[in-house]
Amino acid sequence: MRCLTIRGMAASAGSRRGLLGATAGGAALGTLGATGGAVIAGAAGGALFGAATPARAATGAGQVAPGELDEYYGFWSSGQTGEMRILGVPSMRELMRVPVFNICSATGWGITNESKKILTEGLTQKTKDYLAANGLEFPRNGDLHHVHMSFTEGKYDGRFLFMNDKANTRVARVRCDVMKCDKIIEIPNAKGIHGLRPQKWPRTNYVFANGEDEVPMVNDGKILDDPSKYVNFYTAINADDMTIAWQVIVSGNLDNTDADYDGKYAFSTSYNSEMGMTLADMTASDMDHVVVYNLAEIEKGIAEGDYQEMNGVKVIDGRKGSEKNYVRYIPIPNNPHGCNMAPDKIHLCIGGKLSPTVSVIDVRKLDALFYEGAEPRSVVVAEPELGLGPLHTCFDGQGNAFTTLFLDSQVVKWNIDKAVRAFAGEAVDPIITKADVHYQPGHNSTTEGETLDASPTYYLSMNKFSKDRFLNVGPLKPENEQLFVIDGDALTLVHDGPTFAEPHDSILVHRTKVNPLHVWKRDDPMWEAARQQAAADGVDIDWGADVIRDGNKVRVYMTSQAPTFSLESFTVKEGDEVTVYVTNQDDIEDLTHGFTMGNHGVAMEVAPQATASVTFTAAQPGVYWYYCQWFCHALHMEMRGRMFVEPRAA
Ligand code: CUK
Ligand code: CUA
Ligand code: CA
Repeated sequence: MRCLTIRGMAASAGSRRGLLGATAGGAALGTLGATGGAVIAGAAGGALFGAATPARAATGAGQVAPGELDEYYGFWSSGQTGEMRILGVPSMRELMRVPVFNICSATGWGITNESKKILTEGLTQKTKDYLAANGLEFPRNGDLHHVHMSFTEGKYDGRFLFMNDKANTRVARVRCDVMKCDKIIEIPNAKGIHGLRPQKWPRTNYVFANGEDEVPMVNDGKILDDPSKYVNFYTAINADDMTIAWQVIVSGNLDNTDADYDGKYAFSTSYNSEMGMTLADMTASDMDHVVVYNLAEIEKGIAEGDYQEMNGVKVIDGRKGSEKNYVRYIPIPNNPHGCNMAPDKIHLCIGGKLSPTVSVIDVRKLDALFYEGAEPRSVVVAEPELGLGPLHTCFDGQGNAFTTLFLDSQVVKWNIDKAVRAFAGEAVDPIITKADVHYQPGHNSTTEGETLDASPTYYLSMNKFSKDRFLNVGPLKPENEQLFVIDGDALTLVHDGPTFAEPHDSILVHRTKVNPLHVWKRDDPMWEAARQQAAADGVDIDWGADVIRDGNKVRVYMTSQAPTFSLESFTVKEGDEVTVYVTNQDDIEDLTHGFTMGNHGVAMEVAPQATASVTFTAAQPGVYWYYCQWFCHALHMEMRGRMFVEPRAA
C-alpha cells in the first residue's frame, strides 16, 4: 500500500489548460480528451454541447431552457461564508441564499429581532458571557460544511435541513416550508462540530455531530501538554426539538460521520487516533480508526444511569479500554476522511486520504464485533486502491461508487461488489472509469445518492481550486463546480462554473420532495414574540399604524402595501430604544418589501404576509428617511417615510 508523505499532500496538480488546448481540436483521447473537448467546444462555439458529445445535444440531458424548471433542488453548504445555498440542478442556477451562521444585509439576518432570538437563545451561558463582555450578542462568523435533509425510512422527507458550524461549535436547522433557519444550538463540551448526519432509519430522530477538536476534559486553563487528559465528544441531537439527547466521549478525534439504514449504528472517522497536537504527531501512525456507535446500547446505558452529567448533558464514556458495548474501534488507514453509507444498506465507505484506498465495512458484520468478540478488522470486506487522496464517496444506487481523488484531481467510478471480490482474492478490477476534474475535488454528490432513492442521473464534483479556469479576479480565486451527466459508464461534463467560498458539500433532492410555501402563513411562529407584544400594546398587528411610548422605549407598528408604508412618518426622541414592526399585507407571490432605516445600520426583508421587527437606538436629532429595500413596484423608490428625532429635553 502506498502512503503519501506530508509534502506530497500539497495541492500539486498543475494547470491542465495547455494540455486541454492541445487535445481539444482532435478526437477524444481517453477521458481527458472527452471532458476537455466538451468544455472547449462549448466555450468557443457558444453551444452548450460541443462536437465531442453529439448524443447529449440531441437528448438535451443536463440542459434547462430559460423559463424551464430544474428537476432537482440542490442544497449547498458555503463553508466559511456561513450560509446555506439553494441551486437548481442540472442548470446549476443559484436560486437562493439562506443566511444561517452569517449576517445578511438583504434579509436582515442577524439584524432583526426574530433572527437575533434564534442566533442567541441556543448559546451556552459561557459563550453568552464572553460575547456580552465583548459587545456582541452572537458569533459574527460561521463555517458551514455539511447540509443534510431529514429522512423518513431512508428517504428525504422534505421537512428540515440540518447543518454544522465548525467555527463556533453549533448545529442549525432550516425549515423547508419557508427555507428559513428556525433553531441554532451550541453543542456543550464538544469543540469544532464538523461531520454531521441525520439518522436515516426509521426516521430522523437524531442528528449526529462530530466534535473535531480535542480539549482537556476539564478545560479550565490548567492543562495544555498532557494529551492523556484530552477527549472528543460525539453528540446525538433530538431533531424534533433541537435539544441534546446524549454524548459519547471517544478516543481519538472525530472527522466525518454517517448512519446506517437499520437504525442500529452510527459511525465516525478519526484522523487523529494518535491524539497528537502537532501535524507530525497526527500523522505518525499508519492506521487510525473508525468509531462505531451502538445506538441501542447507548440508549440503554443512559436509561440505566451509566453516565456522567457534564454541562447539563448526559455523557457516556466510550473511550478505548471500556468494557461496555457502547462503541467499537476499527483500524483504518491513514488519516481517513469521508464516511459514506451506501444505499445498498450494507457497505460503509471510508476515504483513506493519505492512503490511496477506500476501506469498505460490511455493517452486517458489526453485531459480531459487539457481541461475539470478533476481530475489529474482520468487518472490512474490501480496500480497493483507487488513486491518490481519496476523500468522499457517493453512490448511484446500482452498486457503483464515485470517490473523489483530491491529489489526482479526478473522480474514480468503481464497483463495490467487484472490490469485495478482489479483496477475497478474485482477479477482478473494481475500477470502471476515471474522469478529470478541475481541480482538487473535496465532496461529491449524486442525485439522492445518500438515500434509498439514489439514482445514476447526475454527478457533481465540488472542487477546491479553479486556478486558471476563469478570468483572473485577483489573488483570491473562486472554487469550481462541475456537473456531469452519468451516461452508462461515461461521465459527460455539462456544467463548469465558479462558486464563492466554499461549497464543501451538497445534497441533490428531487423537486417532488420539497414543497415550500409561496407566501407566509399569518400565524407562523417566527413572529410570535411580535404578535404577543402587539397584543400587549393593544395593537392589531395585521393593520397597525401605531406608535406606543413605554418610557424611553418606543414601539412603532406599521404595515406595507406596495408602494406605501402605513406610517409616512413617526417621531421619537434622541437615544430612544426604537422597535419597528412591519407587517407585509401584500399576499401576492414574490411581492417582498423591506425596511431600511437610513444611517442606523438597520435593514430587513419582509416577505408577503410576514411580520419582521428590528430594534435600534435613535441617533442624533434630525430627519432620517426609512425606505423599502426590496424592489416592489413602479413607485418603489417613493416607498419611504421619515423618522423625526427630537432633542431629548435637558
Ligand atoms: S469536509 Cu470539506 S472536503 Cu468539512 Cu466534509 Cu471533506
Ligand atoms: Cu416596497 Cu419596495
Ligand atoms: Ca493519524
